[in-house]
Amino acid sequence: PQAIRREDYRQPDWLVPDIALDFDLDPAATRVRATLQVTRNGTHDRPLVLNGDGLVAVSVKTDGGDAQGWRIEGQDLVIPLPGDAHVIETEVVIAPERNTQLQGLYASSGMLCTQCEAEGFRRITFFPDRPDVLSKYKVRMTADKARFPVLLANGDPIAQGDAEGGRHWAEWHDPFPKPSYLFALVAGDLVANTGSFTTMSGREVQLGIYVRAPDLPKTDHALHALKLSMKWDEEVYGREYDLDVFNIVAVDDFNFGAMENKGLNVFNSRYILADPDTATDWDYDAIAAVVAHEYFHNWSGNRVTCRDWFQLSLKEGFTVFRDQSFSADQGSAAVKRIEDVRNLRASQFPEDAGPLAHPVRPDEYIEISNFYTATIYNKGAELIRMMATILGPSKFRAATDLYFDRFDGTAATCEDFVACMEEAGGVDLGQFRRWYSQAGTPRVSANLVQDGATARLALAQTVPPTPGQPVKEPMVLPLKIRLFGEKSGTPLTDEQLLLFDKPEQELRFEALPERAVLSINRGFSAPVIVDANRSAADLAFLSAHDDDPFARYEAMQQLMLDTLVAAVTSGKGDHAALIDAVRNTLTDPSLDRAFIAEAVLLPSDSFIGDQMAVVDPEAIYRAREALRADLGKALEGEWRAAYEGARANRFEYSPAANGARRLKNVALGYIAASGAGDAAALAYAQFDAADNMTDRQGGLATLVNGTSALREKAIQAFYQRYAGNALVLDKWFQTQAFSSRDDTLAAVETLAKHPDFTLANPNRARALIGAFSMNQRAFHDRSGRGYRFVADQLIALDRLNPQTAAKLVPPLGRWKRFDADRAALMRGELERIVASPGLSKDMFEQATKSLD
Ligand code: BAL
Ligand code: ZN
Repeated sequence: PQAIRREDYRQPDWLVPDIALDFDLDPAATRVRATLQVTRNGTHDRPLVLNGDGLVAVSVKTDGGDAQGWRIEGQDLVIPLPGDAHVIETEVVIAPERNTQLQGLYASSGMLCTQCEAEGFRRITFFPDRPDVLSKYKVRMTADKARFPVLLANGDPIAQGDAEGGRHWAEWHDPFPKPSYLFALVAGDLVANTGSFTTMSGREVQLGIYVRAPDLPKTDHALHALKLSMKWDEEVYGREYDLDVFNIVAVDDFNFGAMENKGLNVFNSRYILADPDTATDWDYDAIAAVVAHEYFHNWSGNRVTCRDWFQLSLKEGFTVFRDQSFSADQGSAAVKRIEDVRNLRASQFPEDAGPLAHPVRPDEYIEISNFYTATIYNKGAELIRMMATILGPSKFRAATDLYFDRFDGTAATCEDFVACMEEAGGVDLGQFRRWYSQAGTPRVSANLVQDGATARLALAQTVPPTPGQPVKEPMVLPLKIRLFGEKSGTPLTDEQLLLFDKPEQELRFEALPERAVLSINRGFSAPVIVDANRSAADLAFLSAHDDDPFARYEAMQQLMLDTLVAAVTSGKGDHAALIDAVRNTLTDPSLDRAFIAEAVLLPSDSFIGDQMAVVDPEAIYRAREALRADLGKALEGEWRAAYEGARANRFEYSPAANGARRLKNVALGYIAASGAGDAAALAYAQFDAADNMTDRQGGLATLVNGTSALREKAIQAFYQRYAGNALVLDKWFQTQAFSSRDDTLAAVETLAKHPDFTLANPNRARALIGAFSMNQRAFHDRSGRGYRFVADQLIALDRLNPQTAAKLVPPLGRWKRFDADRAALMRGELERIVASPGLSKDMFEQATKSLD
């Protein structure tokens, strides 16, 4: 397969200002007639090239007559055209029910739906399938009325009526020009939870969340989140919704989390459906965040779209930043920041340190689906956050206003966005642009040396080599810094924002009345790794006294990491300082429970591994378990008090109640780690009596990690209670795949043969295979069986759904981080994947790059 390069970008040869689509819908054979108004773009004599993927042209016409001289090149339809404007008509027949890739038009649980981003539209009809060709769409759908009573597409509904043979039809027009990746239609037997929203200029918008009838009671939370999002975008960004209707459809089989199609968002049902019995607090929060994310795309993505796929972070990084800010405004901003940073460290830092590292604005790709990554999304969001920090709130808002005004209705670039930030912010972001072009996580060393009343902070930065980028230039790192007095426990300086842009730099602090302790990268102001020379005592001090909640959390995390890394290296740990620090946090009445729950949670096995030169999964597991047991025993009274204090009588979804449940479940884990004789009974009682999924799954997870006889009972009871509920069974598979027990590998191999396991559903595949490959200890079993199991599954999944399969390759690509024996076994599986017959280009790209 050929790489596509950013520097090869050329304007489209032909534009398509208008398109009319006529669908005769049928799962086995859907007839698609497309009428394209095409205009020559500039002066050239190149033919019209319409992309296709697996399409066979039934007929091709130009200006009403049979087209002359058209041909198929590769998969594309090529039509030589004499004039500057023509009408092209094509007809194809596609089979949605045989579409297991879930790209294009496909069937899911009896409905027909589409997913076009990035290049699925070419699986529906011949079209210049690139984001810089914007068209006004008219869509007509005809389908069997009994099977598909609801017919939806982008834009506003225009007309509908009955047709012969029990069929009916509907027409939708979208007045806003859009790229083909935002096209959508849905046909199904659906019901809607409806509402309305009055925009800031007084227009009423009809809202609908479409689901299958039994799921209707689970849609209130999503509808509420949608209204909150619409209001928030008006208040915070001045962005108003622009159509008369906004619809969302929940679909069971979906590669992404959701999709921002204009006026018709299509969602993975896991990000819509919620009720207390089936959804955790995490699910509720994620639903609100994803609803907001897709809604915010209406401006950051749809009204202003991307010129080409190298600019993907233009819409995704910005929109993630917007959804993160929205969620921060709904509850605890500090806890949200902690969650986002934990996620960045778990998903993006390893990507940036491995064979698939790429810049936020990549230079080349083989398959664009592989670039929907944590780097594009989450690191991309950090770039926007840094610019917002540098500009300050009012200039940042002026800059986003300028961006939306200037580029409304066009396909823009990351450079366009940064130029608006510069212009409205009155700042020079020349060097900052390296964040878009250089991959790799910058490392900062910070060394504070104090002599009497004077201290010097010596800073140095490096950016590690990444594939194709052996040498890096210094970046602009916005570092928030403050000093605290060790004795007084109070700030000695104001917080300062340092734009650290050289390889090395020194800061001086004068007139310090006492020994200072350094708080740096407060709020995680720059997405970097900081190595600061701070003792366990300094970290414990900051964990109790820093006035920035993120920095407080961070100090505790660093203390935990230092303690664990020392234990892994030496085989025995000194846990005393950490136990004191955890006790202080756990019993601090000024802290809210959600924050405490985050602060006392140990870093994951994988994050500990990320700190080591060579990852030793067993040693890490043992050190972490030993520390958990010590913390559990030493603070057993405190854990029990926290557990009891956080019990509630009745389920409520609110920041305070969620925080209580979060702390309760963390405390339960520590009580179990203490070895207390009643821990399993406590977990089972919680599991059994729970009136909400957070508590039930929390109880189950604790039991699943243990050896009690109640374990099997809980696994069975959970399965029986939720049989037939796919989203909850995903949790059942996932909880077992995450288990820290010795026999998890064997259990997962058995679960893959369970009648409810299927690779055809992406959520299910991710719940077992994806979760297992994140379980560092089980996946990296010395025998290599974990690697073989995952490779077998991925080879099978690739035949059905290459996009989802390829996303699961990265854990196998981390072989350089492990000992020679494991590395050889992992490479062996990657080589087996590469050699498997009929490999998709998605898998080819991920697996071959992972071998480098
Ligand atoms: N655009 C793909 C799904 C999302 O990021 O919203
Ligand atoms: Zn997005």
